Amino acid sequence: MPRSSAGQNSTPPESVDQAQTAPTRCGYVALIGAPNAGKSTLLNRLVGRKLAIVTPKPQTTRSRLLGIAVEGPAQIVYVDTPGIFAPRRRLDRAMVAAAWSGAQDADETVLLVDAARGVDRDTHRILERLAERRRRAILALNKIDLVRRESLLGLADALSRQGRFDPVFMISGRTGDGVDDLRGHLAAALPQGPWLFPADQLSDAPERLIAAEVTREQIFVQLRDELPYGSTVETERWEDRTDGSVRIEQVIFVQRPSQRAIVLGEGGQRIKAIGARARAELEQMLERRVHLFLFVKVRENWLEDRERYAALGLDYDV
Ligand SMILES: Nc1nc2c(ncn2[C@@H]2O[C@H](COP(=O)(O)OP(=O)(O)OP(=O)(O)O)[C@@H](O)[C@H]2O)c(=O)[nH]1
Ligand SMILES: [Mg+2]
Repeated sequence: MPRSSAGQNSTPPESVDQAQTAPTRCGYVALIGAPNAGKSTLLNRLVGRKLAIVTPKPQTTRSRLLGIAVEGPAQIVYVDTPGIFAPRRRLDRAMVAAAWSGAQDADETVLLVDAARGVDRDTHRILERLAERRRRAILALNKIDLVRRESLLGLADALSRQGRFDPVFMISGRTGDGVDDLRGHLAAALPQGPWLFPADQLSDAPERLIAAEVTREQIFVQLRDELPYGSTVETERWEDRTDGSVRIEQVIFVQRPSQRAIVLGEGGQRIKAIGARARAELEQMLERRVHLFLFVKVRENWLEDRERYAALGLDYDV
């Protein structure tokens, strides 16, 4: 409908839909940072739905995940990335490579820094690498609900001396404080152009992968020591049933029989608890009944299996 008609009939000017008349914008916004900085929490808040798993342990996210949101005339494609740290294992290298490639392809990069933690060694390395590549980034000091305002200003100052940040936001992914400002800035900063995804698409991740992530989240939350890092989860079967429910079979790969015993727990109690929590979460996400079946397999060398990387959407050869 041409805009001029608004003034000629009784429609008040406030009702003119700006979203329809302003040129559309679209682009990728990478969220990068040290492990545990709060990238996945922020992605979920920006999209308004839980897409990425979140745990108190570092190195939770293993591969890139898109979260797509519409803000007025802009479609913002957020890229959640694994934390960037000094890699040791093949999996670590693949994770860090996925994070940097996420940043490389993005129109805007947001560097998240845990304000309570300050500039740790991992963040320091990220700053160096951004400087080497002469990459501009938006700085988001996160977790401001945990720190006093005075210490924030000092940290923002110190970081601004080390990198090319424009501008700086102070946010809390957990409470949402400051997130609207960041979102508004990003929507305006993206290039003009057509939307890349259908208006109602939220992510690029297949449901099978998200379902495996939900179980992995429980492994991170419920198990300690090397288990979160020595295991991986894959959805092997997905069956939509005629009664509207879904039957999902997943395999948890571990490296040793002793790890299998821990995942199962005494009398199978642990795996039952992992399955119960994952199932409840899945039912909420999928809005349907879920029958979840978990199997634990010992695969000593899964960290060197090409197939496991493919399942995670990671490059094996990095
Ligand atoms: N207090 C507080 N905690 C937060 C905030 N954002 C995230 N967290 C917590 O920080 C921890 C890590 O959050 P994640 O979102 O998983 O962090 P991440 O950067 O995605 O971590 P990796 O995927 O391991 O790199 C979780 O316990 C979150 O609940 C925040 O704004 N305030
Ligand atoms: Mg994460």
